Amino acid sequence: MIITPELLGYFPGVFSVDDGEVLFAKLTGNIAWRQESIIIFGRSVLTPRLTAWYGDAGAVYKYSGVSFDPLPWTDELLYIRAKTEELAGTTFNSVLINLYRDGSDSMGWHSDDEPELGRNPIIASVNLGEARRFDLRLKKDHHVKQQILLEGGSVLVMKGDLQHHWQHQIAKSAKIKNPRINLTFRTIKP
Ligand SMILES: O=C(O)CCC(=O)C(=O)O
Ligand SMILES: [Mn+2]
Repeated sequence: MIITPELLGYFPGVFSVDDGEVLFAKLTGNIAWRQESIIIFGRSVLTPRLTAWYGDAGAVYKYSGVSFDPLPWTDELLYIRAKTEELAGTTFNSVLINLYRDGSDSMGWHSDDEPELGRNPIIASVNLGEARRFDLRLKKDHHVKQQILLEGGSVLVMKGDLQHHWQHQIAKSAKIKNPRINLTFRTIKP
């Protein structure tokens, strides 16, 4: 099984270098960053990154045993959302934002397959700051892997049954010294 453009689209340079720098600085300062505790295998652990959840009132997100109520949209987030909606050809009512402070921050293997995202969700993932490697592996055969370098200013659109068959991760990397912000725009079903 391979990943086709119907499942995954990579769009570099959606945000210019200047735009990316301004947005990165504003988001670093204005977003209500938190380091959440999540439940993994029955134990409470701190996520190895900072996160925040923004969106329409009522777009409540449950992740690893924790419910997140959205904070209201900021001007920067609405600006970024408009660009991603145009690119993805759909609308989004919420965004999960991750701040990877350096290469020791990461996100483990998972699929974005929470029930509130519905079947075959369209998810637009915006990248600002340092480039990080995005790994994908087939759920039924973990040896089948694909990698994409997610550069600052790029957008990755995930759709179709990608989340059904594939998992993804951002692995730790000792070489990475600079921060990266990733925003995954989603639609939470009522
Ligand atoms: O940081 C990334 O590129 C991935 C983020 C992600 O997978 C998620 O927020 O579900
Ligand atoms: Mn994900």
